[in-house]
Amino acid sequence: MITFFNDGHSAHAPEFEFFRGERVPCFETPARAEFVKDRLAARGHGLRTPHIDSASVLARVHAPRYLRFLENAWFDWIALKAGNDQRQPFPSVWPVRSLRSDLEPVNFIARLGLYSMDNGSPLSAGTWAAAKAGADAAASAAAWVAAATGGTRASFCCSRPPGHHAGADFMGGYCFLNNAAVAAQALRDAGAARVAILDVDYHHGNGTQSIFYQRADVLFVSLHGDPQTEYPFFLGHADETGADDGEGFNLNLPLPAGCTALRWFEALEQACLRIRRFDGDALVVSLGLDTFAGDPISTFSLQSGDFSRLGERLGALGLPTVFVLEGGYAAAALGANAVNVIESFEGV
Ligand code: Q9C
Ligand code: ZN
Repeated sequence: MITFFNDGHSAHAPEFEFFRGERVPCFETPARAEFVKDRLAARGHGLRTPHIDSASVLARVHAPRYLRFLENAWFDWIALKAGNDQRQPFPSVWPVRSLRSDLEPVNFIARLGLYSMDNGSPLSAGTWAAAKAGADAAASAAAWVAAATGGTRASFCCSRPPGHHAGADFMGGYCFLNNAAVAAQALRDAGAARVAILDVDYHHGNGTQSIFYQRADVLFVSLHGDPQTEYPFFLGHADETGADDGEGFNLNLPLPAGCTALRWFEALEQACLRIRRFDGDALVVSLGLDTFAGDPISTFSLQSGDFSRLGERLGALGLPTVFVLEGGYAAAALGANAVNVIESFEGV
């Protein structure tokens, strides 16, 4: 499978985040993408350099004022105070409920709060560059699949930071630009009338769901830890079925924390049945691998061999498919787990 690798990923390298009352090293590290790259190379899979500028499709999935903020955020931060280039900004106030989010404050930390869903998405000097290059990789992976003449093609967007928690106008959960939404919208723009998105990350893809919630041309299906106990907590429930034209085109399959691989594969089967019934022209897979038993921040128990089973099941859908790397924090196992999915998808 052709992999579009975001060579610019390492420009995003914040040092720490907050976790259970402590300041800890970031879970979402540059090493993650390098482990996947190494495994791809070891298994003889070629890497391509992304060749498409995602600017126009980004403008279709994200709000202009959010894109402007993100592009300038580090510059604005370091301009505030000498030494800020050695510090990470974190939001501390958010426009919840009765507070206004239509106005953009002047204060930088206030603007950071306006455009964040949590304090768990640290910025670094190269965050915009890395995230934009990742969106370019997603658009390139979509273009490759859309250009297929005979048979079905698949591609893998291997990039970080991940994207599925990023909404139209906010960052969150280590995500800044929604790469899966970029891939789905790029497929639509290239002529696919209907696109399905399957999100198998441990965490609900709240950003992707919200971007397409009112649309019937993009189906969103997700299996994930129940938001009653798992991040992102405030979206991902089974009763979220879509709105307006999109009613019936959103399917959440929340699973109890700690559930077995058997239960997970039952939910995958339900997801696949819905995708088959949708009868779309293409599939985007938000490939989070934090369902792995060894993941440090998640509670499911998939083994490396289970990722081969996942790839096989998705291959049986017979759709042109774009895989987009999302979470997965057992970094040393990430390469084998990701490559198991994409190889099994192709019947290797
Ligand atoms: N700083 C993805 O898997 N944060 N994101 C937990 C708080 C939430 C995970 C620790 C985890 C987000 C793409
Ligand atoms: Zn995740």
